Amino acid sequence: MSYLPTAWNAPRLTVHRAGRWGLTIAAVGFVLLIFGLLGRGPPTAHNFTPAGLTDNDSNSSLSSMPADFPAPTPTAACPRIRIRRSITRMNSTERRRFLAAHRRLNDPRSSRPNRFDHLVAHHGQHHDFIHEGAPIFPWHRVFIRDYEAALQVIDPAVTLPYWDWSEHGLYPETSPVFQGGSDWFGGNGAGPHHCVPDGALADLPVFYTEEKTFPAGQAPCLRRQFDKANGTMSTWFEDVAIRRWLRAADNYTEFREAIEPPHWLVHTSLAGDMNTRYAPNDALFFLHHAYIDKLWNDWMAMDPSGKRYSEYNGQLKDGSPAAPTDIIRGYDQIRVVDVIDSTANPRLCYVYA
Ligand SMILES: [Cu+2]
Repeated sequence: MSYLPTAWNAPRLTVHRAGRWGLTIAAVGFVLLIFGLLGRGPPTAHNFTPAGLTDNDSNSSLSSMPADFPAPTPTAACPRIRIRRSITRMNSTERRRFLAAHRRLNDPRSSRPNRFDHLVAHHGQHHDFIHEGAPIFPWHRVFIRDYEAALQVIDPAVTLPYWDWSEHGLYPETSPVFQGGSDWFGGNGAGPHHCVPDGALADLPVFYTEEKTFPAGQAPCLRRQFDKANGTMSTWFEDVAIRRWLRAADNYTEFREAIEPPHWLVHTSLAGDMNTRYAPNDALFFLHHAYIDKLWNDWMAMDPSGKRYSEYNGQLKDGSPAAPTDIIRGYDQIRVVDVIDSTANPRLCYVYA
């Protein structure tokens, strides 16, 4: 596919990211150490806890049950606000319904590239601009919303679930999402190409792939290659750590620098398609980024002044400054400032439970 000539050299990038990640974690740790040495907590605003989010139970999740979740108040832009829920708090029927919509969007009988493939290609095309810099959160927000909107054309009742992987952050391979059966996403890849062998995605060939070794005539599969030789994965992070970083981040750039590295860890240790520019081939990509997107909303809600709902700063990957009025690359008319509040733009209109 000459469309995207620049291959992502996954192993080299993994090392590169691991280095950046280590530096960032060290920096966060240093800041926390200084707070500890000075004998004071972070500034008061950081101690603000959104409803349903407690910090005294390290096993609790950032999410709450929809039954506990207040109905969102409509806004001028959003007469109806949809609720995205945690995949681990949905029942089998609800998961099956989401996966059925995904399977129809990416119907193996469709002529390729299909609508879903175009989404995958869109991420691949803009890959080098939308990571390792300020645009990562607004860009992926619009991208995964487009996927959700495509699912809702098929089944209006569906919303995009999020995958709070911090619930199983120490032993990621034990997350329920990796179960087989038609209501989960399947496990580690197997065989010479590390094809996902079970779950609701196993029989869905991908169209765009960086794996060049599929024999002629064989449709490429969805690949995963957990990064530990024994079929486990590198340790990710627990929710208690994620929340600590959210509280410590004083501005958008600090939030971005705290959350982008652990976000990469999910990509690099799941590996396979997830570690390429075609990561959206794996439906877990969208649930992973919905969780990252939720963290952005959670972080905004932590500051009672409301100023974070218009805050965007830092640098693009090339070092040039990022501004709230920047157009989101690949989406002609959308500015970053228009999508920071997920309930203030008719294109979005969602919250997270
Ligand atoms: Cu991405």
